[in-house]
Amino acid sequence: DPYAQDPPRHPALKVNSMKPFNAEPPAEMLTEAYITPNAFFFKRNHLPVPRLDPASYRLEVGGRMGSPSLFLSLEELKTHFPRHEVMATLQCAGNRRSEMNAVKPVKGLDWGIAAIGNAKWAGAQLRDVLVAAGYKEGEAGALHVQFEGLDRDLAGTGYGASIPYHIAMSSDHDVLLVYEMNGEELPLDHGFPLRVIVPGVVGARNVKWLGRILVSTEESQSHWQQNDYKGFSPSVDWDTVDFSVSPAIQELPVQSAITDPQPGTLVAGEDGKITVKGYAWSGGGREVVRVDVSLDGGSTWHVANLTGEKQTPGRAWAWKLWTLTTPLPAERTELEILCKAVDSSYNVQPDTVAPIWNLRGVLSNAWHRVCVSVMK
Ligand code: MTE
Ligand code: MO
Repeated sequence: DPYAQDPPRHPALKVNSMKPFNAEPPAEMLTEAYITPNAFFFKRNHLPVPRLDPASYRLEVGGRMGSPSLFLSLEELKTHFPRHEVMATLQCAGNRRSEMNAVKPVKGLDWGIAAIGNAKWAGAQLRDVLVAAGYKEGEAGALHVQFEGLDRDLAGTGYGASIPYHIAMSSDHDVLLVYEMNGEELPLDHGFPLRVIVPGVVGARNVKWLGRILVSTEESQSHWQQNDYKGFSPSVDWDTVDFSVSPAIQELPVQSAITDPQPGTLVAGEDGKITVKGYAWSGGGREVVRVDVSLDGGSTWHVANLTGEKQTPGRAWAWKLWTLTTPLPAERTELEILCKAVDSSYNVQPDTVAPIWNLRGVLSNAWHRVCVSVMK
């Protein structure tokens, strides 16, 4: 069993698949703290978790124009490069896929709303490591930075992805080679001993168990860069899909969801009031500037209170948690609670799923809807 070496996991996680391990926390846990505890942070593995010896581990950084590669030990990454910290939210492209699946079946893990989490990551800046390997900004032919994971399938194929070179080389994008998550050693499930964190960019490019970095003219040729993690029109099906026509997902669109109350529950209401909670985030460093909440299916709206750390404009990598406490609408026994977020580019979420449905069930960011009954 190639999964025999997988680490133990918290029993509260909701398991989507055991082998490979894919799980999300109960949604209400996400809004209990601004920083998602490591044990409850969603885990998305395509392959068995590799067991890597931190003492003999070496990161290979491909050399410039055929010059020899740089090999860096974990110790060198920690001591030869300044330690940077970044608070960043990581979201899987398949977060909220189950809502797409409910409209029309899609292929993929049936994620709820919790394939997302917020953590404080620490490590060396990718830019510093690339500079040490001889690269500079605006390098001719340098268009992409590829990351190869050390997790492999039985045929020996490893996980891989790439990001644009200019993002990797810009210190404003805060791309880190991470060895610490929330002040702890990077956990096995999250890429020990080293992963890349690309703030504002889809989870799939944040390669774990990082073995090799390559600068290239081409994007990564991996399955997950070329033939997966792309968006399509609702009209495209598995007979007609051509993966070469859509760009690989990088920055994610604006997102929000309701974590409390849970769908189908009975809401008591304290002093005739209801409290609704959730998260909101947008890709590309765009800050969430507002969250609107409706208790009546979208006829009237309330503005939620946002909480979260102050972030540099254009570098808002972390989510906002939000709360709304408001009087329960009189004479209603059923509530249809909705939320929608607005980011700093005034991007808004689409109101329904059907027009953004796609065969892989990615980029599911329609208004989140939760129906509850009111206790009388
Ligand atoms: N990196 C490797 N090496 N192998 C993987 O399976 N999964 C990717 C990404 N990096 C993956 C990987 C996907 S699709 C996501 S959403 C994130 O890791 C999940 O990161 P997490 O498990 O730390 O939450
Ligand atoms: Mo993902």
